[in-house]
Amino acid sequence: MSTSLKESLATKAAALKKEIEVVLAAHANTAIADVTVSQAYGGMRDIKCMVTETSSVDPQEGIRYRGMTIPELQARLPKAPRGTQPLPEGVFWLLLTGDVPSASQVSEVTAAWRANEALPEHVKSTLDALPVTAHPMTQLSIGILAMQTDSIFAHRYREGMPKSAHWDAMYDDVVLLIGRMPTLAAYIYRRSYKGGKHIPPAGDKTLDWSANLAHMLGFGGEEFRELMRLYLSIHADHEGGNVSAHATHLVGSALADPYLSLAAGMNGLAGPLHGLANQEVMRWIVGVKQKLGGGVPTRKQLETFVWNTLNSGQVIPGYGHGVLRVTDPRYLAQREFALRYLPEDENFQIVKMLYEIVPDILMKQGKAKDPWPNVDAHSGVNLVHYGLVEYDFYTVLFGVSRSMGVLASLILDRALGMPLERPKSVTTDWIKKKTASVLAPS
Ligand code: CMX
Repeated sequence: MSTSLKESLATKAAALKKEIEVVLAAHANTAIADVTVSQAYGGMRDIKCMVTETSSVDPQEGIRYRGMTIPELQARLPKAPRGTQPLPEGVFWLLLTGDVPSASQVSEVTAAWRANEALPEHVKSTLDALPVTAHPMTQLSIGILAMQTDSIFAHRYREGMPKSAHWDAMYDDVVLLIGRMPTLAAYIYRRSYKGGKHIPPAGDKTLDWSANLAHMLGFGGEEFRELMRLYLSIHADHEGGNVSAHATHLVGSALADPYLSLAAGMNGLAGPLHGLANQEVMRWIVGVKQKLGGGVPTRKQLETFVWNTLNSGQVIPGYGHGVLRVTDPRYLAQREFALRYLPEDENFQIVKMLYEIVPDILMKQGKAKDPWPNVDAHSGVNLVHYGLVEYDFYTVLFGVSRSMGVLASLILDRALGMPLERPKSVTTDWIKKKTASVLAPS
């Protein structure tokens, strides 16, 4: 286990817990938000009613992990030798503690995760009982639940562990679980698309988490490894209210162990309005090309296709966001990668053209509050370029990355003693009575 990360976390969490006690003592009844009727009916959008320490999203600026933008992460976090992208192991350290780790601390995390990477035989046979056509996200969720038999948290809870030990058991579980996520993902990929010809983890145990995933998927080359490091770093966290983070947190608040909690989060990630959008983007682009006879369509053809999609009542996948009101910096990071490594790629030409035309069209249509591309608009084309063409698998990669953010938050939840989550719901009748005396604006 990575002891120095655990020790650092223990110190930081104890200090934060004290800070929270001080804030609560002074301001327990101070209001920080009002709730409108449209928010109650409208997906609770923008209501400030939960606390997540690992990251935050500003509508005009995008994601910051512990205050750091993506370019800052790329500049400051440790990298692989000759690499330019941050190592996700460092992202995890940062999310958990708020500190930028040293290269040797990151190696310690790599070693801890890689030491736990072996997939239990019963997890493999559980997956093998499913048809190979089962959606990869269904397999991911089932695979995570099958691993729950090893939950240290569940075991220690049954043995009567005190509340003060919850975070410790949660931490140990998470090291095991994150260590296995790439092996599980690769197992799903190889059984679904490569005839079950599995590739064991790299013998070199110093090889980083992302490079080892690339290896087990069956992709060589330093560029693809760098793509994995970028991909797994930027999808890790997006504050607490998004579906995967919120679902993991909510289920965990009942003291469900990390396997049960993460599976819930992954089931949410598998929705087309959330993580599944990355496969939908590629399906949509392939659909455009097929319909128009292949190659890069003209601007006019693409505009017509976008309008046809909207007019048939569908959304343009990869565009819009619940919080963001600018181009997603995660999109820009992937675009930068494409400009450097695959500038002539045909699909990238289409993605670039979509960036030029879709925002104007969405603004003309006047429905979407955010007409700009999100993270999912760019991830597929980069993967296809290197031969990872099975787009139904893309959300699994998102899930491997997202496990870091949501599980870091889950450890913190337990370290801070966060309670059972139980907001109050109301009925339409209650809302009608509550608002009866308020005049509607003329
Ligand atoms: N194409 C067409 N219409 C869109 C749209 C898009 N890309 N984005 C939003 N709209 C529509 C909504 O469907 C909604 O229409 P109705 O009033 O008819 O229901 C209207 O615009 C207002 O929606 P909004 O408030 O701007 O957006 P929401 O916060 O409700 O939803 C999101 C956000 C991401 C679900 C939405 O923009 C969308 O469906 N985008 C396409 C799917 C996608 O890319 N999802 C991935 C998001 C990132 C992630 O989680 O991975």
